[in-house]
Amino acid sequence: MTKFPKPGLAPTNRRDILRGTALAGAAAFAAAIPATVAATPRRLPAPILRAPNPHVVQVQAEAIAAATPADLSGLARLRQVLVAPPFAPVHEQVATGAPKIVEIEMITEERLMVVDEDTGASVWALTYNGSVPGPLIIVHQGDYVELTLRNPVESMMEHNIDFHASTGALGGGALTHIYPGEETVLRWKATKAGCFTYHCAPGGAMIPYHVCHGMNGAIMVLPRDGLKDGAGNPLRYDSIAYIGEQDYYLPRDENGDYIQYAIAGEDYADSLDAMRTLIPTHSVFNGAVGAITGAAAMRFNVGETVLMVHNSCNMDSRPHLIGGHGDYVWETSFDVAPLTSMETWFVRGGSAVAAMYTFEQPGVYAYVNHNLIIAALLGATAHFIVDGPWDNTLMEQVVAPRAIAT
Ligand SMILES: [Cu+2]
Repeated sequence: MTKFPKPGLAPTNRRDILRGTALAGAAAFAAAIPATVAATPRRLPAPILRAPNPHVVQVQAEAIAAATPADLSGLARLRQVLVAPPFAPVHEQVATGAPKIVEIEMITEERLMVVDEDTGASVWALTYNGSVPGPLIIVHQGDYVELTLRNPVESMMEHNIDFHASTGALGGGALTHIYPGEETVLRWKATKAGCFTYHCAPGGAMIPYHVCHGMNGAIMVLPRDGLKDGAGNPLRYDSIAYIGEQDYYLPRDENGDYIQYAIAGEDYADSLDAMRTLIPTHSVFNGAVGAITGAAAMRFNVGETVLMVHNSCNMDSRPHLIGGHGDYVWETSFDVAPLTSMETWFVRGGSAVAAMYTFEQPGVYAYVNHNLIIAALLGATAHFIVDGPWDNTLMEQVVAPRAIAT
């Protein structure tokens, strides 16, 4: 089996120089793939997405080696057990005590996932902890996130993680490259309050390849004293709905059928061709068409306040709750007053947004990307089922549908 190498085939730092086997694998991979694919990274226009300049890598390594050790001995530690979407980990809305070191663990799992049962579309998803999106992390401003990241020996590819909420070293991406069978620990301070995306960023074309195979998720950094409205009054939620919108570019054969691949990474060349169209074959919530509909719909009650955290790592999105609203929407950060009474809000590709709503009527609500082509044809639809008494003062069917009298 071919192990995927780190993009950029030349050794760029001491760690790579020591990796004779990895480089041999890189050479084998380069020889095994078509010339058109091998040439792909050279066509990428953005220098930051290429393999780092060795000099820059060296300067950064020297700066890190010369840095004063951080004394965090006085900080308490808290282990956060991450859970699969659409759910959120156990957490406090208002922080108790001083900033902590929040320990989390993530495994880079490559797994075959069905994207659409009706068409047989599937993908060798690249995931954090086996889910698309990766798990929601919740800390408070001033806390430290201490991530142990493991890449199982069975993996085909190198992975890392770039936290948009963090500061320095490509969001941690430069310090977390791990090959199959490796682990690393990264600690960073959550200085900015808001919802932020995180994603894998191995370098070059592998960045969109990994992101568009599901390797992204969100972290919510709450203010220590919790969420507030524009007047400074506290806002609290009863539950969280964590939605990750994922655009897939799944290759098809000459008959238009989705191609099935035997191992992760086998679709690399075909995927790059499909991604270059910028036209996704699917854009789904939580990994697959219908992942949060039908029996898997989320359930709430009238009077319940839900915080909808929507992550969209690659494409812009416009979430809309059909039949409801965004009572409070933090489209940018928690530093600013939330927007209020919104019909549709905006998620910039490469970010996550929180919207709060208190249900006032029972029934089935569709939570969609209000690019309705994406919602109805590409999959970006979730269902919330709300139980409780109907309020005729808010809405009443005065006349049921009937034939028009002639
Ligand atoms: Cu990855």
